Amino acid sequence: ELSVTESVPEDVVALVRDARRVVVLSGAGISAESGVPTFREVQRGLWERFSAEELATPDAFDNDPALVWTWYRWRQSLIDAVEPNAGHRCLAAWQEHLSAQHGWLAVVTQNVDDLHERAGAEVLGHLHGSLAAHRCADCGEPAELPAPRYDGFTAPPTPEDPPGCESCPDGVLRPDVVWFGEMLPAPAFDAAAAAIRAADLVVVVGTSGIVQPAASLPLLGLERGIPLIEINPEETGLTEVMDFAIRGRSGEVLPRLLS
Ligand code: BJW
Ligand code: ZN
Repeated sequence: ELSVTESVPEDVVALVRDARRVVVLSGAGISAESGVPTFREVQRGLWERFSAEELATPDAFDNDPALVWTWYRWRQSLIDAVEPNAGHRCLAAWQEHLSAQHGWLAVVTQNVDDLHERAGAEVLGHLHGSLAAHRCADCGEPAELPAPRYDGFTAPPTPEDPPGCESCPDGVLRPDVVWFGEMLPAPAFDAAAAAIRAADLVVVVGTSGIVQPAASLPLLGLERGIPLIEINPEETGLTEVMDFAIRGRSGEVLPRLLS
């Protein structure tokens, strides 16, 4: 029976207090209060005519590598310019608390930012890769790049071509993220599934719950009958399978959950 509330019910406080093995699945919403736009928000500048679904695909990169490359470099500069928020910090503290009690908290994120890590959390898996990592679009060789020179706030005026690969003749670099139609990194996905199979609580934070296969992970918890809690200001594709849906921002709800 789903319970939808704006405040944190006593039952949830008790579940959180008693849980020893916790999986948190996070999405773009947990970084929203840091100033990172979610995917459903309107794009700015060079990209205002495009949705994320039109930019985060292999076809978009093939058709206009400079447009897509510059979008990622600009997003990376934005991530570099912002700070983790109370939601990220709270999860890091909860993780540390459980480790000290011989339990664990596994952070599984769809986010390509590093704000969980910068808040002090260890991330079990980045299901959709990382903005800061790059590889050759042709030969796959990983490549290191300096931080982008954009300021994170002003959209760059003109698109910039992706750099060439140093390991093969014609390859260009791409961000090491997972685009629509691509496979998720198996180690991250498998580790996430294994953690949910061993967990006694799943908390889903700040995701619209519609992008597969990440959105199917909480169903492994449903099969096992463990409690599922969602934190999100809006209804999502996963709300109906939850036991508790707390309608609020993660930076406000998470601290209350753990108080
Ligand atoms: C707050 C808040 C606050 C706001 N506090 N909350 C089955 C059916 C139909 C389609 C498919 C299917 N299986 C696979 C597909 C295709 C596709 C898919 O799922 N499409 C859907 C759109 C239907 N999936 C794939 O292609 C995946 N690959 C795959 O399946 O491979 C096998 C295969 C191959 C070929 C054919 C078929 C299968 C890959 C998916 C890769 C997703 N990549 C992206 C881009 C990453 C790089 C980048 O960052 O640019 O990942 S897309 C984008 O969506 C990004 C995100 O990680 C992901 C999820 O978004 P998220 O995090 O949920 O964000 P939003 O913006 O959607 O929601 C924000 C939420 O926050 C909202 O709910 C707000 O309310 C909330 N919020 N403020 C708390 N303060
Ligand atoms: Zn190459």
